[in-house]
Amino acid sequence: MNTNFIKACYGEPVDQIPVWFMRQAGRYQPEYRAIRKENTLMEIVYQPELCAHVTQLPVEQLGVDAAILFSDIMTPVKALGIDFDIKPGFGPYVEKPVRTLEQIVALKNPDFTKEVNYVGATIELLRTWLTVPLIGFCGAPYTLAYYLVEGGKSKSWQHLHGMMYANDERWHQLMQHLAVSMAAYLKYQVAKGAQAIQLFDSWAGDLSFEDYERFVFPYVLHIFEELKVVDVPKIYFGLKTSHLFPLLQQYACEVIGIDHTISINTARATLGDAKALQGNLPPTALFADRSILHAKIDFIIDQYQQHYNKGFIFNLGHGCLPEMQGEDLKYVVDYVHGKTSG
Ligand code: 1CP
Repeated sequence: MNTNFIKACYGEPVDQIPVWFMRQAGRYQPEYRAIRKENTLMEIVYQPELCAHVTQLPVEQLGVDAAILFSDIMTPVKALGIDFDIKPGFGPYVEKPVRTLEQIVALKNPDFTKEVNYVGATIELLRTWLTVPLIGFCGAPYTLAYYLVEGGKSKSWQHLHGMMYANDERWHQLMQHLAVSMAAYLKYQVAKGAQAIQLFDSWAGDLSFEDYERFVFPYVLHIFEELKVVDVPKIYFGLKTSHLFPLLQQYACEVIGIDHTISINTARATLGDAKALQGNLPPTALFADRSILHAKIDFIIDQYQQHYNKGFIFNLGHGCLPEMQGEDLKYVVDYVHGKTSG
């Protein structure tokens, strides 16, 4: 078992910098596209053998140091009583967006052991196949609420922020419900064998410090407090979160995932060394010439080596893009490993 990823999360010495990529299973893979022709995204999730296969594919092809369960942040939402679809080329779609207090108080408190038993079955299967740690995940309350309240990707954020700024019972109840249920969902994944967990709060970085502190922070704090009882490393990730670091630092998590809008040095200057960092190659660097790609990777690794030399996981600043080539992603893995081993 290759445990460099887990060691890096805890700030322990590693043989080489561990690497994995957000969205490492996905449309850049011809094998994934072929499977998607025959199955919707959720149909993959509902079939443990197939889902485990899709999870494992990038591990074999790229040589990454961790697997991430193939799923979506919407997977646990059906168990709350919300119908959704994932539309190709668009993403999550909720036909009846959650906007009234009536809808919010009607949300269920699911027993995830029963409601998403296929997730547990996939995790159990993967633990018998994998030689790298398996990361479980879920969406953080704010990022989930974005899809539930807007109904899908939105440019105006009018309904979500309308509810948030109204600061009435609806916001508190919805965020509290999502916090409690996502903590339970993550505990379920760990009980089934997930060896680390990541909380995706992709869109939270768009909020000001004050709005995040007031409307989002207490709920994420709650999730990590709840998860103190599970002995696996925990990662919080969002885009453009550097202005929020003084708050993120307070979470009971081992790792902060950062995007490519901030350097490792600047992140360390604010965050100190109490947490490991994960990131942050710009995904678009994968489309550049090798010399440029080298320079971008060297920039990250040099900072890691000069100033800290532990507690770092190499990743992209955001997810893999469909236009990427598997061979280029593998090249990045080999380059990072080669540069940092021994
Ligand atoms: O087959 C397809 O339809 C391709 C697109 C796709 C994929 C591969 C979607 C629709 N979801 C997924 C799987 C997925 N989603 C994973 C897989 C595990 C892995 O990393 O290999 C993960 C971790 C997610 C998490 C997720 N879903 C996030 C958080 C991470 C991030 O990228 O910011 C978000 C915001 C979603 C919503 C979502 N699902 C799908 C899309 C296209 C979107 C984004 C829509 C938008 O832009 O608002």
